[in-house]
Amino acid sequence: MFVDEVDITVRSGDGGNGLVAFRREKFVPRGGPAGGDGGRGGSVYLLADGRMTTLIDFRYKRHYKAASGKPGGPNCMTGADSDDLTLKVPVGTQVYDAESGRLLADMTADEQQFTAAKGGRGGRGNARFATSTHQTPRHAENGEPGEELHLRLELKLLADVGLIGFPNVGKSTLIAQVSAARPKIADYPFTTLVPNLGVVRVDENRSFVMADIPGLIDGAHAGAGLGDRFLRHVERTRLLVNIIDVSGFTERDPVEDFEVINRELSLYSASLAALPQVVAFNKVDLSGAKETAERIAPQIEARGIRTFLISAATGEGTQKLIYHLADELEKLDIAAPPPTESEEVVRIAPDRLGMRQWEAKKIGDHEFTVEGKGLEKAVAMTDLENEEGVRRLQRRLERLGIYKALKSLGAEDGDTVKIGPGEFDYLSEDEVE
Ligand SMILES: Nc1nc2c(ncn2[C@@H]2O[C@H](COP(=O)(O)OP(=O)(O)OP(=O)(O)O)[C@@H](O)[C@H]2O)c(=O)[nH]1
Ligand SMILES: [Mg+2]
Repeated sequence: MFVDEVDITVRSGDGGNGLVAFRREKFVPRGGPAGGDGGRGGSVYLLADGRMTTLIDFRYKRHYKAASGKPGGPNCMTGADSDDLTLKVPVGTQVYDAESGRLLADMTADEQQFTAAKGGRGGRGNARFATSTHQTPRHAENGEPGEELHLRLELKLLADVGLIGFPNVGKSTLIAQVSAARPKIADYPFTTLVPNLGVVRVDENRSFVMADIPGLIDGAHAGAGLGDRFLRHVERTRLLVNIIDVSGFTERDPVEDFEVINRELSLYSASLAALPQVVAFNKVDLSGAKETAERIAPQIEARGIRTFLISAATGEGTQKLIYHLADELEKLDIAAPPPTESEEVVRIAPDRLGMRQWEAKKIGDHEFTVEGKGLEKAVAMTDLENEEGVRRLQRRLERLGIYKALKSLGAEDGDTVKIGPGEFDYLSEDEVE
């Protein structure tokens, strides 16, 4: 089975919590702070694998979670980091943020890696909060929460040349004739149900990748036949071969076929319709086919499209077509070289807002919220049961101007303020030391 579109959820591990502990020494009633830091939570990575051809593995398992870091230990022992989770995807996979629809990464090269969700850092143990003026801190930080992302993975095969045309015109026969690909070939429409790739070796120095996709029919854009969903697999090709059956057995007009296919391309996407195209009249080994092809070729050539007479079955004319395609690809290379690997590595970080971006709002009678990614994280990393930890958080809120903002919104002593997972009572500034 071929799967080229899946939605998955990935979640990185939380950092381990820091520990509050004190050194125990012989004859010393209470030593200095010695609570260790928590370990890092596991990250979730995507890794492009050239041997994979489908996203089928993701069909059955949609949630991926890396483990959380281990908590810090006594005697300043740092908790263990957790293992990362690496999900393999086929080369050609595009990674979208399912919510915003933004492209996060385009996995075009083998072994390309994308950090989908970064593991949370471990919380600091109390040993780290000791200062000359505060030698016995009794609070530690919770681990940083992991990130959760909803991703949409879309596979778009990477090929240089795409074969398009009605069902049964001989697309698979052609790719089998000129490459080592061995797709199913049969005398009925919709034999090909999934795209096939074949490497065409032109001569000693030249080769290119050809993609054979399921046939299109009139109305494919509206779902007729197998629809146009496989067209995405030729979207990234640089050249299309429109294969037209001129055997006379189709009971269709070959020129009409040419037009229908081009209309379906335009209805799918303007960029696909704009790709350079050549026409291959196929099955010229059958009687009368050559004459048909020669009769209609001028009409198509008049539109600036090169035409070829081939028999995919016997191989007649296919060499000439292949050389032409290789030459055209070379010309396109010079005009616009294919992107190099480094340029293809797109890494758009999901928004990681800093502490300074926040917004305070009045949401009801004596009720307020303060929203901001960094801030919410800081609250999550505070042990709210621990007075010292809470005080430290309060000082941070104050420095950020949050108390002032709440006051100007009309907050009074005792009002409720929600920040991320925490709920606090508002106290006017002067009461916060
Ligand atoms: N005589 C002759 N028959 C051909 C030629 N090319 C393909 N055929 C026959 O046409 C039929 C369809 O060929 P396929 O290669 O399966 O066609 P396709 O375009 O891949 O069809 P779908 O996968 O259904 O879209 C098969 O019976 C082939 O043997 C040719 O050049 N000459
Ligand atoms: Mg086929």
